[in-house]
Amino acid sequence: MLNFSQSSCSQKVRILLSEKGVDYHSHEIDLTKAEHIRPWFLGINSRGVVPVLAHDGDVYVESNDILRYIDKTFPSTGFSWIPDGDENQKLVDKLLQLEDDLHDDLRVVTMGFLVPHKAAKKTDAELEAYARNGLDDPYRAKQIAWWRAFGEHGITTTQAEEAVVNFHHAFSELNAIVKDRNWLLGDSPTVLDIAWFITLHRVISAGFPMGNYPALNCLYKRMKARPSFHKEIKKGPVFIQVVGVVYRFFRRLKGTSLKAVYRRLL
Ligand SMILES: N[C@@H](CCC(=O)N[C@@H](CS)C(=O)NCC(=O)O)C(=O)O
Repeated sequence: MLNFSQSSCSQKVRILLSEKGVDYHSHEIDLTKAEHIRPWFLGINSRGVVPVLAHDGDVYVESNDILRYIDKTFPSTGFSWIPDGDENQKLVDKLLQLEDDLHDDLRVVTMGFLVPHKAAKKTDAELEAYARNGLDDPYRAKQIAWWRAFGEHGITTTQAEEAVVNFHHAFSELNAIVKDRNWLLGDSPTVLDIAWFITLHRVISAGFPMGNYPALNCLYKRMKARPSFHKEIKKGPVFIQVVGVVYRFFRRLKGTSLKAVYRRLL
C-alpha cells in the first residue's frame, strides 16, 4: 500500500488492516517531501493523493472505498466491520460520505491550526510539477488550485469558520447517535468508528472543544483505548507532533486558536 504516516486517509486504512491482521507491504510516500507529485506515483494514481492500495493486480483509491474492499476481501474473525442489514448499510453509506465530505475541512483545520503556513505550503516548482507530471485529472486540478490559493493567502477566516460550523453539525449528529450506544453502529466497532476516530483525533489535536458533544467525546476516548487505534496515532516523526503542539500554543497566545473561532461562532 502506498501511504503516508501522517495522512488521515492512510491512517484509516492502516487501522482496518491491523484489526483484520492482514499482512501487507507499506510503501511510505512522504507528502512533506512531495513524493506524491513524482511521475511514477501520478502514473499509478493521477489524482495525486494517498492512500493507494494495490492488490491482485488491481489498484484501489479513495480511502473509504479501500475500507470496503478490504472488508469484503479479508474475512473478519469475531464481529463484522461492516455489519449486514439495510439499516446498518444505510448508516454506513451516509456517515462515510459525511466523513469524506468533510475532508477539505479537515485539511483546513490541519493546515490552519497544526502546521505553520511556511512549512505547509508547496513551492511554485512543486505545484508546476504536480500539474505537469501526470495525465490530466480534474480531481488533481482541484487539489492544485487549493494548494495554490493556500500558498498565496493561507487559511482564510471564512474557510476556518465554515470548517468549524461543518464539524459542529456533524459532531452534533454523531453525538445524538451514540447517546445510547457504545459504538456508532451498536455493540462493536465498525469502519464508521475507524473513519470518525481519525477525524476526531485530528480536530481535537488542533484544539476543537468537545464540551458540547459529551457522548461523542466518550466514544472518542473509548476508541483511543483500543490498541490498534491508539498505536496508529502515535506513528510518524515526533518532530511533526511537537511542531503541532508548539504552533497551537502560539495561536492561543495570539488569540487565533481554533477554540477562539469556535467560541466566536457557537
Ligand atoms: N478522498 C480521498 C482523499 C485523499 C487525500 O486527500 N489524501 C491526502 C492525505 S490525507 C493527500 O494525499 N494529500 C496530498 C497533499 O498533501 O498534497 C481519500 O479518502 O482517499
